Amino acid sequence: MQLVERSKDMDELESARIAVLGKNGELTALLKTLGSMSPEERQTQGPIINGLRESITTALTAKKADVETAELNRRLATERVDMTLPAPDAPRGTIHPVSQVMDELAEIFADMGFAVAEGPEIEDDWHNFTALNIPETHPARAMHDTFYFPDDMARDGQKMVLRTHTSPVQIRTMTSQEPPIRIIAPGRVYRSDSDATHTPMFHQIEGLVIDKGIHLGHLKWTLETFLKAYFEREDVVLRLRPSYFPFTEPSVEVDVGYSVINGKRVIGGAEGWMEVLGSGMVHRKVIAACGLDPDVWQGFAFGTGVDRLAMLKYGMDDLRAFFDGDNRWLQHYGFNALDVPTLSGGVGA
Ligand code: 2NL
Repeated sequence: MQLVERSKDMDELESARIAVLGKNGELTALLKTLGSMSPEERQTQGPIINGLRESITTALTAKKADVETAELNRRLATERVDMTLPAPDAPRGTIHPVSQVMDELAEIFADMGFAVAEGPEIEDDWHNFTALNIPETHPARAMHDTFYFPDDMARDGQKMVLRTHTSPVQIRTMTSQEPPIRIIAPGRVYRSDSDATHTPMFHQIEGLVIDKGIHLGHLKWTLETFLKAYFEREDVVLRLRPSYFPFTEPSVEVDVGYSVINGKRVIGGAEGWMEVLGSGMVHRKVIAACGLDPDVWQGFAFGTGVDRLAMLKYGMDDLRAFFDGDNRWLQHYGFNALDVPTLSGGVGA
């Protein structure tokens, strides 16, 4: 009992417990003597020895609580948390270049009065193809380009597809909103294609303006203003070439000039040309398919790859790395989440 009372910490208390109640403990020895006693002796000694065990156990429990409280009080009195120490650095993710570029584009076009429109990635044949004047026989409908859903997923007799461009978003806007319309439609699109420069999923941004008296001059100004703001250079030179898209007439392909500086191509100047956009005046048939009178409403549209725009501005050379999710690539090419993607140059008032 004295051993228990004298214990100052957990170790001493445990030694005391072993000395009394352990395999070779004093009380254990006493308990063992009960076996060799006569029944009369056991009747008198039994309760005494058992009572002793109970009071020692009670004392041990009480002392244990005392020691624990004393140890906690000592730690509380001596240990200090230094609140002025810097917090440990937590791993920090980055904004993917595709997200960054989409934010930049939304910012630029917002300055020019364009709203951002969104739509489903699973589309019906009408919104993805028919309304856009893409006939049944058009190569874009061939199986090797489009991911088709099984026939039993057809809705209202319409075959469903993974959208091959964001144009259906614009079709949905034209059928649900009154002109004038000024929108951009950024998002994921899907084509059954895969090599160093093509991934089955990629990102597109399209723009659409529908109003009265819209002509090619509006298209040219909009694209020039956009590309100068995006590349943050005043010396961006555009070259417009006649082209063909089923949904625009006339159709225009847009190249930007580049210069070669230290062996690298840099946007600006006109040493060489790089194709960056497809565009044109919205085809009369497309305007009519959306329930608008093409004699009243005209417009222009354009489309380009967000991934490609990111590569041109930020200097990546392999598209596949965009979707590998390699953290080293993201740490290198990604953007700080706390940076707001405004452009130093801006579009101007
Ligand atoms: C390209 C070319 C283009 C459009 C997209 C469009 C949308 C509607 C009506 C008419 Cl609703 N046109 N979009 C027009 C011309 C070109 O994209 O090379 N994209 C990657």
